[in-house]
Amino acid sequence: MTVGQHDVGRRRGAGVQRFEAVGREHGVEQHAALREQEGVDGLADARMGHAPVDQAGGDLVHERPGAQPGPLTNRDGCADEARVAGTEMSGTTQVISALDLARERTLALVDDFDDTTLERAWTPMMSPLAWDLGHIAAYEDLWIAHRHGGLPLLRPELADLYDAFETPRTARGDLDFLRGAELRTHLSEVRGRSTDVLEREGPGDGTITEMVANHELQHQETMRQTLFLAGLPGGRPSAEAEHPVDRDGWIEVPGGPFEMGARDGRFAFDNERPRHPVALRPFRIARRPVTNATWLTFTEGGGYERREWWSDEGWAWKEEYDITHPQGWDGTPVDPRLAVLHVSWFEADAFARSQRARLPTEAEWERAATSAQETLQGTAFGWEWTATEFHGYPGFVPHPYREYSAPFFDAGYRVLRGGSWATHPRLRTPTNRNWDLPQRRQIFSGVRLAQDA
Ligand code: AVJ
Ligand code: FE
Repeated sequence: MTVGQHDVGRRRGAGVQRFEAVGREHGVEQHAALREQEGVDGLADARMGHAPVDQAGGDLVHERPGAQPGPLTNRDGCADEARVAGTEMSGTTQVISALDLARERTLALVDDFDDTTLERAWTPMMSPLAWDLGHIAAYEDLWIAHRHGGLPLLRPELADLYDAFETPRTARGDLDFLRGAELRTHLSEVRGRSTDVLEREGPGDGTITEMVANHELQHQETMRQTLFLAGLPGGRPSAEAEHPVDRDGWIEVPGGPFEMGARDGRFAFDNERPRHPVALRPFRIARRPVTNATWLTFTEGGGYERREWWSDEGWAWKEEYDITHPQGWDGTPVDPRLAVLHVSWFEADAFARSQRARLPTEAEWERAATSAQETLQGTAFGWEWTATEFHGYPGFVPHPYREYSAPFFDAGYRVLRGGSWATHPRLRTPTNRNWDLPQRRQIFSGVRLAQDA
């Protein structure tokens, strides 16, 4: 097996078996791991004691893109985009410079850490940071040099080790992954080969190079989740990350048909297509996400004790792991004005019920985010849980990297929309779909309420 090359069909199964078999690419293998490692999610705070992050000094959120405030933009509406995305990314030079920009940002993220910090398995939930770095290189080498350029892999013996499906996260701490100077050399050697291939062959239709650039950007957010769980600098948003939201209340959205999904003509992930019509009933959606202040009133008002607000599954999860507040509230002061982060789908769902509201469906969310009516506020700080289970749109066609989406369809994952302070703006679009299991809280996830009109 090589990185990202798997037979999707063969991994289908049922129940726990399904999780272990289906999803060894990120996110999924961590869930299998958690079934073995009971309570990691719920106990992570206690176990790791979350050292407060020194925002002023050690915070790594210094690069503007990740922390940049602003509403959602279409891929062609963002200045940073123009250099890198979609059809604009057709020229060889632009592609190479997009890859190099992504790399600068990756290296900045780990700049202040010594090898011990990079190589440590901080939590069974996540890979050692050094593994993510090697995996970024392995994925790039597979897709650009090998698949696109027809070259043999640079280090074929490393392929399994960096294959997320082959090697579950719990096992990664013990692996002989690349370390120190060798790791850095490998990253730049792979990049050198990619550059040669692209200069020789051009980027083709741009899909593979977009996949590779976006993959690296996505792993930056994954690595920030590790930093969050480990209590390391860079795991929490800097003070500037959240832009002010000025108004509370609801936006009324009329019912009717709407076209959901990414238009053709520029890069989108496979799961954003095909664009298709959806009929919606009238609904209202909150102008802004739920704040820590509001969440505190939920907590203090017995939010985690009122059985009637919780789903059966959510209650069972909460009881088992003794969940009494969002992850990361221990030992770190929480700014009441900021949007709540690190709540699970189960908590989001219970909270909504306590407010006589519900989570928006992802169609409602996209409709509201793309409507000319009024801009949703605060979409660049936390991912927003939706009511919808991750599934393929009618007529779904996988990308060359077949394991990106399909293994996760109809497998209990919930869709999150928007993006977080740790998400690169090019991934923060109105049609982008993120997903995670309903009990997950390491993700930078919050809540926006909706109601039937
Ligand atoms: C889209 C964020 C759910 O991390 O599981 C990275 C992105 N896929 N490497 C994940 C991804 C393969 C994916 N998410
Ligand atoms: Fe990956």
